[in-house]
Amino acid sequence: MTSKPCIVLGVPVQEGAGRLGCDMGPSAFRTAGLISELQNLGYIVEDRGNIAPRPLRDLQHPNLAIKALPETVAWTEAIAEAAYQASRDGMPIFAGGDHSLSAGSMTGLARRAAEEGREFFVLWLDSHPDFHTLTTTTSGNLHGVPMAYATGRSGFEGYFPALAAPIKPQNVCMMGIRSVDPAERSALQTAGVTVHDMRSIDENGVVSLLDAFLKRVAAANGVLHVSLDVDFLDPAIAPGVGTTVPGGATFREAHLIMEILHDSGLVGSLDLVELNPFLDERGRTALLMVDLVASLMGRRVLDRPTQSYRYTPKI
Ligand code: 4U7
Ligand code: MN
Ligand code: MN
Ligand code: MN
Repeated sequence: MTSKPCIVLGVPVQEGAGRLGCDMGPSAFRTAGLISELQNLGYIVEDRGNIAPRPLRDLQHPNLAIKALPETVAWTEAIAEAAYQASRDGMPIFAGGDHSLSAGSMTGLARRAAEEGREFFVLWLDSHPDFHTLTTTTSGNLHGVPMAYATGRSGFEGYFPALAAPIKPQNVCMMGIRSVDPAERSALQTAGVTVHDMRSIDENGVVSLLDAFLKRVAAANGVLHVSLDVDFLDPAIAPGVGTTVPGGATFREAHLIMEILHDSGLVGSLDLVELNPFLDERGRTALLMVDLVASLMGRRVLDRPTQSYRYTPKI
């Protein structure tokens, strides 16, 4: 996939989720063997330890439902800077932490891509689109807003850091979606984001859906960020998450996506988010997530010819 080193960044943010426990995620990923799995696949791994948030600022928003706005902003500032730096040195892997971390990871990575003149794409694997603005969220849990923020939807100005490079909604592909709030649903109707819900996966299979997206990434000589929320997976195989939604991706669907992503050679960075070790059963969700990382990074059962997604410059 990449001969660059893997840069592991622990992000023990939990204030974005509705319940406590995601702060233990980075430890659980390390305990489940994240670092050694990568090393066994032949990668140089640099574990940069855990990120800490910036100092808190007093911030108040008219939407009184919002929880932990100063904390989430402080985390976003720190994560965005760490993402920007790490993406110069290798392939950043963010071990969260709740999904609010992607507000920082995606924006820091998009800034780097823009500076390098590369088109930035995101594959969003989640049961939720996380497309609320600060105004539309009714739960007030800010792990439900990162994609709206990173794509430059309005209402974050003056609270979250200004965006160096908003992500084009057309460059975002969501898969596994099965829990969408009314405000997100109407926003997604016109946003330009590609949304594959579980029905679409049932009807088409993950291969053709992913293939179409990867061809677009390759055609643009793009760099792809993958954001993997534990609740993308079916809760029967991944119980260690606060927001379980039935009817999720199966073990093989998830692995197949990872295997195809590996073969594409297009992935430049990864978020592993929403693992709540307090809710897990004997580490099985953490172990499954690490197993999926191994597939993404090139573990395979047999050698086989692979579909190539190569950029062919127009002349
Ligand atoms: B996650 C929710 F209402 N939409 O806003 C909300 F359904 O990072 C869920 O994808 C958000 O787990 C889930 O609270 C955020 C809810
Ligand atoms: Mn999410
Ligand atoms: Mn989710
Ligand atoms: Mn969740």
